[in-house]
Amino acid sequence: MPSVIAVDLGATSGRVVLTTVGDRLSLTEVHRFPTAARRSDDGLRLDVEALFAEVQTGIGMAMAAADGDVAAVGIDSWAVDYGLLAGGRLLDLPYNYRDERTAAGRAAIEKQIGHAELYARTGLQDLPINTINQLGHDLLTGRLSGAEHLLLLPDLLGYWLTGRVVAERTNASTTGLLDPRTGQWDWDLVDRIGLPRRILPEVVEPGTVVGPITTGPAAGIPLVAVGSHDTASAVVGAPLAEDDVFISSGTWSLVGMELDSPLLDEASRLANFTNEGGVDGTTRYLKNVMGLWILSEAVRGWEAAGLRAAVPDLVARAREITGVPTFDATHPSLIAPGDMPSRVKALAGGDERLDDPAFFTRAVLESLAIAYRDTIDELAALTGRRPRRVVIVGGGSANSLLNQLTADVTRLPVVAGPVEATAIGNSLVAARAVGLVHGSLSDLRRIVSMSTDLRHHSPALDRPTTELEAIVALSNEFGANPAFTR
Ligand code: ADP
Ligand code: LRH
Repeated sequence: MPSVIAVDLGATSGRVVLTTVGDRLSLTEVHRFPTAARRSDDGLRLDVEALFAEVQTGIGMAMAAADGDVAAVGIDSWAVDYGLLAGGRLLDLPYNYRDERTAAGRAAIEKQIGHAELYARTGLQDLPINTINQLGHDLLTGRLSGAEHLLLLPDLLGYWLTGRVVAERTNASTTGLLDPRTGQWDWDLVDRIGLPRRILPEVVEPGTVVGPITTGPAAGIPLVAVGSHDTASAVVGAPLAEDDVFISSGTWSLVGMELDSPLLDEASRLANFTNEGGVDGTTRYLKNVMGLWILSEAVRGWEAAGLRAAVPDLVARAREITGVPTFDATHPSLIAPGDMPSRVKALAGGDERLDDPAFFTRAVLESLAIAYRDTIDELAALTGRRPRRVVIVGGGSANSLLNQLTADVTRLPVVAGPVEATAIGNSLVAARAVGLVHGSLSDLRRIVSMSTDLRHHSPALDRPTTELEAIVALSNEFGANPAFTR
């Protein structure tokens, strides 16, 4: 049976995966490489040419592993970042969204359009990283004057593979320039902020065959525009049932629910939820929580200072720790690279114990679980749904302490896995586009469930689950009415 190749660029690492799709999935990771942005005099930039070389190396390894029997290639990456092309060449190296230029960019956009109107039009969480805020800075500096095309990262790599210029819809939905009701660019908004219309490519649906690859080891094989926003692919690869909450847990934690249509009302804006485009016309209604970036960026600092601090070791030590302070794990001060322990300390009342890496790790994990609970409570109120389970996918789903804390704090059962949901969702949409598999998202998710050893975490029993149980617990504490004792 032919395979498909999934290229998945996460902010922590990029991987190339060879997937055989049948009643069950078989995944082989053939290549993994770092994707980190580089600090230069010109800001935080992405060496996309080096990334493309890694992608081609990985594709070559996958072609060899499959003996050439490959039916499609799909590419996804983190959202919002883009390259600018002029005469078929990159104008300069793309910026990364963690560059501080977005503060000035956001202020420039806000002068043109207030956030209430922007939300009503585009439905995006107000985050500095959004493409529109990056473009706000480009407009200030004149960087766009020579640009012919703006291509989000997967579309840029796709252009280098096929020569075709497109904007895949799920990723385009993270720009802040797309109308989530129509799935098309909001041209009025584009004109309002002074963006040249010419730079925005035709929007294509996930599942579109972009064209044959014309260069490198996969020449002749179709490139499929999959859910090219990595979170869109992760949600396809999450074994979700009705009323489940998903957490795509990697560098970021994306906490949300899949809806049939966007929610653009004022309550949604005030709660700062985002309406991103999903595969098959769905809406990914979610909130960005800062995620395991808080930990990985602290680890980077400790390692640079000569401390040995691997995440699995820290998590193992954090299991034994109690009594940590918690902090707001959605706080924008945590976005930029740099000294993470100091920033966390500032948010957590200056507790000096946070200098200890294991103590810090425990505080991060508990704070993430609390942010998940708060987001899930808001989700329930805003959608009118009653969340049934929490399905955690991505690298963070390998963190069983975080999974258990999530179950305990949210009082909901947690299902963890698959770790590689993004590559799986990418592969399934590519495979479906070329006829290797058929059916709806539920059909695709059935294949995921059949192919994955999911781990289940029940909420600990030592905390009250319902209002009634809270009353029972309180009355027990005060030795009150024995009729209520458990
Ligand atoms: P991205 O797709 O954004 O690159 P991943 O989904 O690969 O991110 O997740 C990366 C995160 O997963 C790391 O920051 C780390 O915290 C976590 N992780 C990966 N493997 C493990 C593991 N074995 N134990 C605990 N955490 C892990
Ligand atoms: C996760 C992710 C997330 C975006 C951020 C830029 O990798 O794509 O969905 O908000 O990176």
